[in-house]
Amino acid sequence: MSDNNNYDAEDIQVLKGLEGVRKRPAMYIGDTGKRGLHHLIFEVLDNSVDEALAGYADNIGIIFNKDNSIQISDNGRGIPIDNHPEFGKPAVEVIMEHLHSGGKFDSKSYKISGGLHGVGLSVVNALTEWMIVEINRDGIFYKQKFSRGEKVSQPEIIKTGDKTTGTKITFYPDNKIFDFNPKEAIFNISIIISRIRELAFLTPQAKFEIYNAITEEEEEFYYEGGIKEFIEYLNKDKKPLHEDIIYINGSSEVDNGEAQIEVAMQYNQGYQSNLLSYCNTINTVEHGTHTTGFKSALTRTVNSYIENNMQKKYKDIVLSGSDTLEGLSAIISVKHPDPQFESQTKIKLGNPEVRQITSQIVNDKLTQFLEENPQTAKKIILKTLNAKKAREAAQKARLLIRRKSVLDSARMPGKLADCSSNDPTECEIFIVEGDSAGGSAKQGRDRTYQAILPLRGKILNVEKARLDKILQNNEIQSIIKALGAGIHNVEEEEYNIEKLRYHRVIIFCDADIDGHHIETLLLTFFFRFMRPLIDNGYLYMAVPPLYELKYKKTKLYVFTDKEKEEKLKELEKKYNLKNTDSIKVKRFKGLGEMNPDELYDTTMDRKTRVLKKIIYEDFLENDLIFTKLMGKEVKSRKKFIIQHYNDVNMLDI
Ligand code: 0RA
Repeated sequence: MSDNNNYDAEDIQVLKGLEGVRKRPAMYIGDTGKRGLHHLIFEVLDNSVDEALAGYADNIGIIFNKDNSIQISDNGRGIPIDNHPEFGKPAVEVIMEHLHSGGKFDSKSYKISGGLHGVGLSVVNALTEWMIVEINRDGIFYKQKFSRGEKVSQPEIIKTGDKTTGTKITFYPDNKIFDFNPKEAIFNISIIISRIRELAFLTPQAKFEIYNAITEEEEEFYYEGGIKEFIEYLNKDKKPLHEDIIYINGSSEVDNGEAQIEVAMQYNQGYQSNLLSYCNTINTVEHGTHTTGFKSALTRTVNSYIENNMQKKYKDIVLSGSDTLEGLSAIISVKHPDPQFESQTKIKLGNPEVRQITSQIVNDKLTQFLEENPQTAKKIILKTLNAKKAREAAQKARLLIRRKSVLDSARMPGKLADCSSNDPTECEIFIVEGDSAGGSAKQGRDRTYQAILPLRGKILNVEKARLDKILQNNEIQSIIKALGAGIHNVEEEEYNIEKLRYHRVIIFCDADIDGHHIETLLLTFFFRFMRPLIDNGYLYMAVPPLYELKYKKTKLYVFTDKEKEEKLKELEKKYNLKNTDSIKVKRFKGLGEMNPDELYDTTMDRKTRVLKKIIYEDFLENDLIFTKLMGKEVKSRKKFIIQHYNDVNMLDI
């Protein structure tokens, strides 16, 4: 066979590879909805970030174009453009057109580390309607266009003699693959910006410049202080326990290179712990060996500090892991040449050697920090001792609750009007603000599958209370009991989603400020203690209508002022009216004022009601939002109340 034939054979293989990506995109990028679209951006971005982490780039640009295409550029080395000996074409074409296993290029000199999800640029290329690559390298400007995985032009090559280097990639997602309306914004820019901010904290080497051509807004993220600044950001609405942020770093040799460990931490006066861990800028949501190493070193160090430096009366105290975590915000960031992830989704770090390395570094450097900063050390020790006391109190409270069988689904709270069906998939529970609305809902409901739990007044703010108080709160106890699946985020407690008694948990509050407040208190509770409920898509909010429009026999419910105007116009047209004066408009004031039938027809009837499904895309932002929300700052609380309506999906169910 001639060389030429060989090349053809390889080419066919290549096409098969990227065809596979187009046939089963979800296998490579998770899904073909918004998340998948975002994935394309993050994949390209991660290649630029790798250049910055390796010390070759210090500027990364992201442009959201008006036509919904995206441009990502960096001033790194530029993708190699020289002829690839094996394939007989420019290396950039090989990188764009060939599927590389795990994102690693076969030949060492062309190694691209796996990006966020390690699928590589070729996967992005395969899923785009078009992709333009521009490279400055070796004194040459190189530009080439690709479409759906293949080049559609020969490269344009201009000799510039320039020393500047870099890569610019512009692409537009393929509408044949992704579910989007090309006439609307197809990316959620705030989610992307939030990831870029996170990348900027983890990549202090680079400045990230964002330009949104639609709004003409510019934003820049550059954090020379790296994860130390990240902690400042996370704690900005929390009251710190000590001023100085503890920063620890170190490295150790591993196979194929060096592992670097960085930790930044600061205690605040709250009770939640907020631990974020990363490996090669990937947020390891399920943590792994780096976090295990950190936690064990933290407990060990604090315990030895007590033993070696505290007064006699403290010496016998032994803190447990959770005591040293209370009120702690910490970031653990590992850079590893050969990361192993335990799950498919790449969110749990598995490298066994990392546990020992992290634990050793944290142990040595934290001990040193505490010895050099006795004032801060004292504050931290007292905080952890208090946590131990509270834990013991909570344990007692929990035992008491168990005896009263609060967490036992056999005994339901007295206020609950349960439904008759036992099939959770068809059952729903309305958590209703106030007794009067609760009464109407009880009378109006379809009792075969709709249960009602009225709440009396405000529930406890779980952001500001300790566990023992939270578990003793009546309203919270009723919710836990009625749902039957327990709580998580509490030692020894498992959330048991199989035991959940309703697959629609519907928060049902008035559309006024008080109602929104209760709504947010409930959301905070669910976010902190029943997160699997949200993860599984079981949490909803009812949307009572604002107005009823009536003309002769036609009756309509509308949910916004804008909708009211639209519907009035429609009715006017339909009935050939001179104006809209003869259409009766009734404004609903609150749930409590609706009679049972009205309440059912407008808000509870599966055929006509509107529910909002509660989702969250971004843990980091949510954590910040909830902290802010339930802290003292009323201004930001109001802001969230408005904002979060944009974050929930409107579903007609
Ligand atoms: C392969 C090899 C080298 C760099 C890159 C790829 C590279 C890829 C991207 C994607 C976006 N920006 C990028 N910058 C660089 C290194 C080749 C060398 O040794 O010079």
